[in-house]
Amino acid sequence: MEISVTNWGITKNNENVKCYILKNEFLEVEILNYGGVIRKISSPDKNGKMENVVLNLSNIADYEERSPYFGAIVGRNAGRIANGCITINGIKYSLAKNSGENNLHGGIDNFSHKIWDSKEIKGENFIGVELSLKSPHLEEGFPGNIWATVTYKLIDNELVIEYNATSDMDTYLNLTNHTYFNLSGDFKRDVSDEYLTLACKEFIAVDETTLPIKVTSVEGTPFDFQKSKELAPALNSDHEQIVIVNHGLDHPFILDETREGSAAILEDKVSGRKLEVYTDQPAVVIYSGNYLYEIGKLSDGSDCKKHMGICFETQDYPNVLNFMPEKAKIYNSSKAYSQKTVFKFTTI
Ligand code: FUC
Repeated sequence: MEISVTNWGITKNNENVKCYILKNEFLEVEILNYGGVIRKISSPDKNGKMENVVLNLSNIADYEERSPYFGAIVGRNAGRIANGCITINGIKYSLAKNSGENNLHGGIDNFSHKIWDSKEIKGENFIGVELSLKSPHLEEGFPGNIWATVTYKLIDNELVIEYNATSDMDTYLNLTNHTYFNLSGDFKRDVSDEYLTLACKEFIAVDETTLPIKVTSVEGTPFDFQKSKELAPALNSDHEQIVIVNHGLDHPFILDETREGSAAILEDKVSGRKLEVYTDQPAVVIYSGNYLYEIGKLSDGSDCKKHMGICFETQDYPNVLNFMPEKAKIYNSSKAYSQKTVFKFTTI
């Protein structure tokens, strides 16, 4: 196990960007202190060939200007909040509206754009990075001063992400990571021919602004990934819910609480790579990069295309305060926020 850190450029606000390189006998992972971005995960294919399995960009200016949350920590809230409005203890908070009338991924100056305080961490069986951030009261409209810590730990063939946050007043928090996976290795193909399994009997149908509108059974729909299924038929389906998000998946799935084992599995039969996702969160938003043709070139100079990556945004029920208020959790100085997600890499 070894950990090293390099200077990775300067942001437009003149802040130094660091890149932490975590390496053990299974994986090599790069983490930026900018947005807590997972910039690279190299994992072996079935022949032991190490290649990168996450979408990335080549320099910090590209991340600041045109990254669709590649690898980033998303907060204070992952996903959309209807009309940029939440009510807590009868007080209405108006949030930044950065996706039409809605708040998306915490607003304009959200966690994915911040330089986090960072330090190396080491234990008997892991190496990692601890990132921390203070977000002031009413930042992007959300109440409470927040002290957030995210740790990335490399433990054998697993990348473990732990999120913790405290607030000095009642507030809402919902953090995730927005890595786009592509198991072909070094972006050889889009993800259409990769296989997805989800421990989900229900997904949430969305409207034309991608706001959740209806908890829906996956039975008999392209959203049924209870058994491993190639992505192509779903991504190319003419199902109204596939078409409405620009042809693909951009939907919350409700994780089966009685599942044993992983929440999600992605497999690439060609390279033999397999990713398992474990989480303590109730939902996962699956986004298949339906607008990725808009972002320009990837780090290798190739044009990013539609469906080049797939995100597993493990998180709370989306828009929960407005859409499912009975399931909403409120955090404060005596109730801290925490979440844990694990990305595990093997071969088939
Ligand atoms: C995902 C999607 C959104 C958006 C963003 C970049 O989380 O849910 O629709 O396009 O990523």
